Amino acid sequence: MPVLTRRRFLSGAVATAVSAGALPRLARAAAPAELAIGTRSLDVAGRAATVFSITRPDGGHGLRATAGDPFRVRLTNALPEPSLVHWHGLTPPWRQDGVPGVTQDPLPPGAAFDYDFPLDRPGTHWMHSHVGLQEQRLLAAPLIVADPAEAGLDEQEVVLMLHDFTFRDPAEILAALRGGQGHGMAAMGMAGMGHGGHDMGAMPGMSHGMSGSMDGMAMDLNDVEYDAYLANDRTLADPEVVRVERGGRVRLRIINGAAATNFHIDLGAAEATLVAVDGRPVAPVTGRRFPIAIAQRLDLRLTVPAGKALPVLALREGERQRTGLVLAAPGASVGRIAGQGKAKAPALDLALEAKLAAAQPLAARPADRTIPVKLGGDMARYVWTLNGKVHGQDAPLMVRQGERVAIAMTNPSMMAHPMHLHGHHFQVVAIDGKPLSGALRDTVLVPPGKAVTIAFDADNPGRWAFHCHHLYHMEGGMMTTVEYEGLA
Ligand SMILES: [Cu+2]
Repeated sequence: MPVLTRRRFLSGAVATAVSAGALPRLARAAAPAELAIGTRSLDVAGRAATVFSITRPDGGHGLRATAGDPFRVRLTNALPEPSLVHWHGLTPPWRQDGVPGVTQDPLPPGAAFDYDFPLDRPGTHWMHSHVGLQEQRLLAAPLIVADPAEAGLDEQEVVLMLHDFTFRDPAEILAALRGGQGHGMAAMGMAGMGHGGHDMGAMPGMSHGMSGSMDGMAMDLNDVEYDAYLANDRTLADPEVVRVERGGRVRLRIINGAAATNFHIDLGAAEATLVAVDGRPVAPVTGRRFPIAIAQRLDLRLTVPAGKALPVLALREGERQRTGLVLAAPGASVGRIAGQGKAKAPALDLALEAKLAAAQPLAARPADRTIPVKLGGDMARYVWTLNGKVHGQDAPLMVRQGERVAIAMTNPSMMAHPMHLHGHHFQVVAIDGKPLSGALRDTVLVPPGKAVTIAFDADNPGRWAFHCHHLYHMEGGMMTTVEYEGLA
């Protein structure tokens, strides 16, 4: 990536100037951006809720930065409990990655930490707590890294962040899952669903967590029922209406910040062009529906026709519930949108993933090391494993700096797992054994029965979390680390 190299070189040049003269040092000593972990109030279906927030001094939620600038942030924990933030999609030095037990201790109440590292690339990213179950209480916010080369584009940026919301204590949800509540069906599925039986709706006690089958593989889609699905903190009962400017050109930056819910983005009859996934550019793909697994991002370009309102909906996988916002051209009238669709949305699959091609693929090179990783689970006890081990009993996946590393994932479990590698962007290089020059990204969904191989260049030494981004799977053990040999 020549641009990167040049930027790195330039920042090196600035650093040299800093030691030589006073003026650049002053410029570089500008105050860091400030972010505070605190709380915010929501109104969900007429009921008040207090959730976590990551706010700027101006009260805004989240952060917008520019590629080429340093990421200089002072993070303060204003909560009465320990907390910390992970910069999902950025590739910081590992000690600034924000994962307790792997890279950084949580900040005690009142404490602050200064982050400072180069922002090499633009992208739609996000930030969230990696501490316990705080993410379920919406300790997450957008983190947009703008591309200075796109500053003059005639398009309006709209950020859409999705959440699954519950009034329950997340610890109770996890305890219920561990107690087997809602998983009788899953156990049944294991025994009886291998032969295309996917209409389980009539069976007693099966109203939740629709099972289905994909390629004859038993599967379980949702194991947590939520009180609401939020788009920028609102439901379709009172959605955000974004007034688009004349011309109607919009760049949608969609972030799936849900703890345990995959969605399909549905544009109705309108078409959009997908230009990036997880902040990294792809060869453009035009469509009306786009899957977005937990923790993934989609950048869509579209034009809102003059006088029209265009709902951007997020459909909960396997169910009728949905959320979203409305893009409204000048003069458009906005009608009511039901919070439930007429039909259940299908399970996410890899049809789009198989079509994606990185705009800036990894250099052609065979893998120096291929690490097999089996995604496993014991649904009844709600224990989730990588290569048969829960985090804590796992052996790190060892790599050496400079290597091309492939991770070959197989998923014999009954649930899909959105697998996330910290500190790197990987390329999807094979699906079910079929090679491809797929998307560069940081989170890929591995549905039940599927095999996905990713590859990355080991260019960011450290100890990095590698885990399922379904919060309750991760808490259930589905995490390990990628570790560089010879790390101090
Ligand atoms: Cu998972």
